[in-house]
Amino acid sequence: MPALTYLTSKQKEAFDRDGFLHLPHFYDVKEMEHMREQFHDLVTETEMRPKNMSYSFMPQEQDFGLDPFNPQNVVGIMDQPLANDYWFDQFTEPRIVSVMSDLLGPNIDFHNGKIRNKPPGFFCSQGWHQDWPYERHSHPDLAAAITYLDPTEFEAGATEAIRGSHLLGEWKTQEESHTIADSDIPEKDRVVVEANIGDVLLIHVLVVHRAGHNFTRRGRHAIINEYKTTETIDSWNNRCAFAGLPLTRNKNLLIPRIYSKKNTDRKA
Ligand SMILES: O=C(O)CCC(=O)C(=O)O
Repeated sequence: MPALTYLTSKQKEAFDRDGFLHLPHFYDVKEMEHMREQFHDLVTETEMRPKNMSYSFMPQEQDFGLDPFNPQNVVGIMDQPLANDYWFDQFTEPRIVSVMSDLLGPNIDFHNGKIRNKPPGFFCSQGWHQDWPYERHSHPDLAAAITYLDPTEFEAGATEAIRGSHLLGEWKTQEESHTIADSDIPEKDRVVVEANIGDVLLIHVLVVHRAGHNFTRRGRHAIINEYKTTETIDSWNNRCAFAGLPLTRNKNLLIPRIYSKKNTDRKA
């Protein structure tokens, strides 16, 4: 196995076996304060953003109200890396990029970035799915990093994933959708990822997973950045911001603005 930059060999083995890896407290309290400030700005200052960024809003759920942190009920944003330098640094973050290189290989490119929120009363109609049919490539060598900005327990939109499901290739979906039938889900392998502020979930493109519903009055907010190996070729026609941006070559970080930061502080 090539030398790991950030993860321990146990963490890497767990990802290879399960298809996902939960890293609690990946970002510290100070980093999260700053991230939440920037995030609040992103969901409240929704005008005068680059045209290529797109926002979607959820109508207020009467019994649940609005979370003042996200008063417009922004449920999704595509291409947040275009918002400003903070958001560029956020997806080129040296520890995350190093983690991706540990998981996927020495040569990493960016794939895309989005915000996925679960406002109060959010109901997820998407169901169980793999990301793969939404973003096909020559090889399934992609993974997402989900960063949680709120405690996200079962009743509050926790992500759920099926252990080892990435090892079974592409799963059968229901007609004309990318949804996998509930009856095909092996209950014994189902994991509810109860995340906290600053946690990161790494998830392989073939893992069967779903976003939960939010039955609380607090919104749950997350950033989802995806990465790929250079060697896997896009056949989806990825037009997202910074798609294909080279981030590591032979495990070395490439972006000059993050070059001086350390990428070796293990959190294990
Ligand atoms: O938001 C989540 O909990 C999971 C996200 C998800 O299912 C996806 O983006 O494919």
